[in-house]
Amino acid sequence: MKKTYTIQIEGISCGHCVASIQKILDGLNGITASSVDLATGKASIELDSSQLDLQTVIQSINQTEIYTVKSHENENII
Ligand SMILES: [Cu+2]
Repeated sequence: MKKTYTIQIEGISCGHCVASIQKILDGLNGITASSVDLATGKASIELDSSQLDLQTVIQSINQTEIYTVKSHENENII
């Protein structure tokens, strides 16, 4: 089952940050689509819930100790 989420990330201030977050997301098995927006600090994620859950995504970002996931919203099953 595929699910989509929007997560709010604190600490994104430039294109390098966006690239770092994108790299983390690209490295996770089960992400089927993602994008990171510099202006809002929000990332849109589509994942395969049989391979990955949102908590793992959040932990992977928080592990950087640079970027922190503040909230998530808009869970949709597609
Ligand atoms: Cu930056």
